[in-house]
Amino acid sequence: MSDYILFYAPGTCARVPMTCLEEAGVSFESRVVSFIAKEQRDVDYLKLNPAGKVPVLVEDGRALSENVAILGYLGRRFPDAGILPPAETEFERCQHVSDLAFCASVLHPIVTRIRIPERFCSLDGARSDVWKLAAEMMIPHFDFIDARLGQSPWWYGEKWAAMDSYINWVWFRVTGAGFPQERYPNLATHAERIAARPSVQRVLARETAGQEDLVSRGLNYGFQPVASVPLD
Ligand SMILES: N[C@@H](CCC(=O)N[C@@H](CS)C(=O)NCC(=O)O)C(=O)O
Repeated sequence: MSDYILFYAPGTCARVPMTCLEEAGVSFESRVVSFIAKEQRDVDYLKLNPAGKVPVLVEDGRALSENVAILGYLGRRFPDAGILPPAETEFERCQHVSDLAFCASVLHPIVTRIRIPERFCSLDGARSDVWKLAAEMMIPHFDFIDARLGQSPWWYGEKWAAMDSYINWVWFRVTGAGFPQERYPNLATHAERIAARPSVQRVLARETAGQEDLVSRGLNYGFQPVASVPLD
C-alpha cells in the first residue's frame, strides 16, 4: 500500500510533483487520467479537484491540488529531499513560493497557449496567431531564466530543487511545440542535467507506462503542432 497517490497525465505539469516524490524516495502510486476520455471532468475526480486538472496528490484520503501547494507541502514534509532550498527567514520562504508561483501563474498559461492555441481562438487559421503571440510573450521570461541558469548549474546554485524541474517542464513543453531553442543554450544544458537524474528517469518510465495504458485503451492524446511561424 503506497503512502501517496498522484493523479497525472503523461507530459503534463504533474511531472514536477512526480519528480519530487521520486526525489524524496517515498512510495507512491501514479494514476493516469485520460483527457481524451475527459476523466478529469468525472464526478469522482471533481471531488478531488473541482478545477478538473492534474496534478492531485492524495494523502490519507485527503486531496491536495495546485502545484504551488503540492510542491510546498512536499518540500516541508521531506526537508532532506532538496525540493525547496534552505530558508533562514519567513521572507526567504515566501520568495521560494513566489518562484513556484511565477512558474504556475506566469509561465504555465503561456505554455497552454503555445501547446493548445485552439482553446483560445475560434476563427480558422487563428491557431498560429495565438501560438506566435504566446511564443513572443515567453521570450523575455526565457531571456531572464537563461541568464540566471548561466550563473550556476541549478536555479538556486549548486543543488537541484523543484523549481528546476518546473522550469524544465515549461522548456520541454514549449520546445516540443515548435518554440525555437537556439537562443537559450543554458536552458538546453540545464535540460541535459535534469534528464541525467535517476529520479527523472523513473518518472519518465512511469509516464511511458501510463501512456501505454492510454494507448491500449484507445485513448491516445493526439497532439497537433502549429506549423512553424517565424518570431519577430
Ligand atoms: N494551476 C494548476 C494548473 C494545472 C493544469 O493546468 N493542468 C493541466 C495539465 S498541464 C490539466 O490538467 N489540463 C486538463 C484540462 O485543462 O482539461 C497547477 O499548477 O496545478
